[in-house]
Amino acid sequence: MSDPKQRVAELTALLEKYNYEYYVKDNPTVTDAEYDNLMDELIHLETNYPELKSKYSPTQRVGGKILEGFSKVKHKRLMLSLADVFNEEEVRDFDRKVREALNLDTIDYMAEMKIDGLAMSLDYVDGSLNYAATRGDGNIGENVTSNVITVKSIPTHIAVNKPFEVRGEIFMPKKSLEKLNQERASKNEPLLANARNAAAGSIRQLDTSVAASRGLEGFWYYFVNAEEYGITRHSDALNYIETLGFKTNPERRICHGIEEVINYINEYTNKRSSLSYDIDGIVIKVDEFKYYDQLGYTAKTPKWAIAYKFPPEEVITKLRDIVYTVGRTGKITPNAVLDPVRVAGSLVSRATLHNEDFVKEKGLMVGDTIVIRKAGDIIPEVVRVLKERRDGNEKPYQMITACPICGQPLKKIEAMHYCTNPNCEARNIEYLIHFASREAMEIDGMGPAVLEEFFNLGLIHSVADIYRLKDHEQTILELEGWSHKSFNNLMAAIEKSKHNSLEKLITGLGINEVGSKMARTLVKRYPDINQWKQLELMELLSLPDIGPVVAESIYQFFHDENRLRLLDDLARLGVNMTYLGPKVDYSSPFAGKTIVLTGTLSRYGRKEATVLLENLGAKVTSAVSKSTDIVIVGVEAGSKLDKAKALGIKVMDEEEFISILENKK
Ligand code: 3BD
Repeated sequence: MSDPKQRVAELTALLEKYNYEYYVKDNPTVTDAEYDNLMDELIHLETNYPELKSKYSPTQRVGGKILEGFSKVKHKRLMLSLADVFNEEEVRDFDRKVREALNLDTIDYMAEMKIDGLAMSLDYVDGSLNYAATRGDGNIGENVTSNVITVKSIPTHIAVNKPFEVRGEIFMPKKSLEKLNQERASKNEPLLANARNAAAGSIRQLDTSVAASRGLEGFWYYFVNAEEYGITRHSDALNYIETLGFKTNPERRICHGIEEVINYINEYTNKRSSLSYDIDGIVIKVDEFKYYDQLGYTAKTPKWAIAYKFPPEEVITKLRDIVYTVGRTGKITPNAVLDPVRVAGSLVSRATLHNEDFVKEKGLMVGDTIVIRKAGDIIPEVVRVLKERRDGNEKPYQMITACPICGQPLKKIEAMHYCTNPNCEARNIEYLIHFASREAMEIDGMGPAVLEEFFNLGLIHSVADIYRLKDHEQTILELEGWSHKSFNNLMAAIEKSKHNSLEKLITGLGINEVGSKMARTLVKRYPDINQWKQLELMELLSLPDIGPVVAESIYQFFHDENRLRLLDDLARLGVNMTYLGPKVDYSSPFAGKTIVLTGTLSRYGRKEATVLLENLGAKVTSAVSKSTDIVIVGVEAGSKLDKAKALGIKVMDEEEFISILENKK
């Protein structure tokens, strides 16, 4: 038998070579079975001789570790940002400034895909991966090595010994993102809005198996130490790191002068959708390093590179029909039924039309050819009608006057139409789903499918019936997919929900205009449901954050006989009707302050920090505006931080935030 140490080295070298052939070159030379056999042999040896297992063994690249958190990494050189431009004219301005500063007639640029992913630095010492770190604020990032090495195209060992750092982008290919979002949709989980969020979310998971399962990839677009290696051009630097085993983007092109850059942009504006990964623009870099110092830098960006950002992708399709959905509050929403088309990475066949006024403003007719796009790259929206494509067969739009589900007349309140029938079936089922949802009463195992089935069987009519389900044990056990165990689990979840703090119930009641956030704020002021029943309209109107529509809606709700009867029912069934959370500390330094959280906080999650701040009397909002008092920044803070600085708003880092919190304790 061969020496185990030698065999481990052999196996490691072979598996790394096969990884490279498979994941970088896309050209495997062994079968999966042969690869698996070698991997099994290595796992076996490492189990018997743990001292032979190295940090970056091929066996460590499949996930399976649970991390406690991510440590900080100070980048050896700042990770810069890129200045954005949005049209051809601005691209030409960039070129003009570059040429003027250098006193040249024409110049070579490198044009590259702007990958929609997460910027990453890979640092190597003595030819071995030292760390993989996120960009963070450009100065300090997070060490995410254990997750990054699950991307198997990334070399853990390279054939150089000098200091070596490359930077690039970890991303999720379109196929992987689609698959992930399908899985999330089937579990009723919120979808990931874009490839960037998906990559960032995967890399920040503490269970490395999650990152390993997400089908991530990497492209490397910057060699930090190029000049120390005698390289004089960015294009040569990329060719060089490619020879060392790094995956570089094959669409890159040297452009001689700005016209070729413009052509490249136009070419890829069209080719964009046929790529297997999402790009959100084109990066343009001066190719020769010798000009970099001469062109210089602004505070955060080099003057020798820019990012051209694509306008949101617009697609033409047909408006086949307008159908209506009825929400839990009875709100009627018109929806466009479209000929299915691909937009920004997914197949779209519906788009919201918001309300009657929206449809009229756009001048939509059923049968129209229309332009759609994705707002924020996730929610499909109708941009405009192509009136010139009408052929006379289009049907004028007419808002419905009766509820599509129960046939009762609709009532218009401001821009929206509502079904007035409190017993409308659509409303009931939506209402039940909302009541049991995570945001509201959080009854695990009581999702839309289960509720629909119970509703259709007549086991549940109103939310109070949820608390009477235990009387239907026999019926439920006879249904497909139910066992004693699953029934008991559901009963336990229902029982647990009885002990929720009042804000969850208030959210679940589905009072028009009162969401979970408003509920949280209000229960602190009115911690007992009996106080809500006695609220006068004038008092509600005098509260901060409450407009006349919300005030009226709350008042109406607690003066509706049916609603009051439901509340009595729920109370009799044992549902808690009081606020159980901590008292608000109105003497804290955050009391009365409007605060925005941005970036990744490492100690507390966003939700947790929000709750802590609210308990100290603060109001936490999402957008920075003139009325913001403090912006608390974690790592990877983006435009909100910029805006806070521009508006002269107090910026507080996580350390200061934590020290104030701890002082309070
Ligand atoms: C890409 C900076 C320079 C090395 C600075 C010129 C801003 C994200 O494909 N080149 C690319 C891409 C990004 C780049 C540079 N080349 N910087 C580049 C980049 N082909 N996406 N970025 N980054 C990387 C960033 N990330 C988060 C927050 C703020 N800025």
